[in-house]
Amino acid sequence: MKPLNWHCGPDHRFVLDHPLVMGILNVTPDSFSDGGRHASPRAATEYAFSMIAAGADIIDVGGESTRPGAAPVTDAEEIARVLPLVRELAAIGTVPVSIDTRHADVARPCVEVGASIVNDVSGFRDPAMVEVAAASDVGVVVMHMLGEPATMQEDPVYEDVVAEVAAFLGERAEMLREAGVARERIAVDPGIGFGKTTEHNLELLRRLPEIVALGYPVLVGASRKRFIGNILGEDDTARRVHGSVGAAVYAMLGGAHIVRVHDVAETYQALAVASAIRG
Ligand code: HH2
Repeated sequence: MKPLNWHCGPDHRFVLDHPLVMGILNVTPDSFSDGGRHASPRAATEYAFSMIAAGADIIDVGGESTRPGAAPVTDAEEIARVLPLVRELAAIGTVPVSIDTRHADVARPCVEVGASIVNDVSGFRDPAMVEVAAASDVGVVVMHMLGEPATMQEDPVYEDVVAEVAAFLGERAEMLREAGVARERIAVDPGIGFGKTTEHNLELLRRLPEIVALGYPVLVGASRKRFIGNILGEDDTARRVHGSVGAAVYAMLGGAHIVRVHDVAETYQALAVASAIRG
């Protein structure tokens, strides 16, 4: 079968015949795993370089934590956190820069300064976000989230989580295409941990081929998340690395094309070996 392509702006075209690693760079005080870690712009840039050296294919910059209970951030504050970094990394141009935001007024200037991907955890619910995508040539990540970050973990209920998530992603992708976003630009993401219990997350990973069957590149972000802590009885997110690598390899074998991770070196190695064995 021919590999899928993913077009991310004028300069980046991925042929998805091997798994891509998206390295996470949160410039927030309160992200659940790396919050407060990259306090100065210089520290953040250096960390991005270290992820690229370790095998990252994409850097995903985020300025708003979406963990339950995170403090709200104004667009101005989010822009102040992410824009200088996006501009600098995009100008260097080694790998595409993704902007992880739900807000059109943040996504728009980031695209203007060279972001190649818009990663929206709310699945392009806001028509203004659809406009930003349609008016540009960037890649988009459409993620499934049940409800809103503040309340999404309060007893999420599905009849069939995989069928419902797949239907949502298929509909959102179709809506983006009707708005003028080319098929080759769209990737989908089941949204591990976004309005899902541990059992829902496991079911989504187990039945990932049903999401892959939609025919779009599939991104999975399981890194260091609570369900891994629950399986391992591990509260410390820094001690969930090996469990996260296990989830990334499982996702790849289920057909994921891109994994979004905190631990690039560890994940890159595991995926390179698993991918070589798969052939
Ligand atoms: N998960 C988080 C943030 N953005 N984007 C996609 N496409 N998929 C994900 O699973 C995903 C995401 C949450 O993780 P993190 O950025 O580490 O934490 P926080 O939201 O606290 O900043």
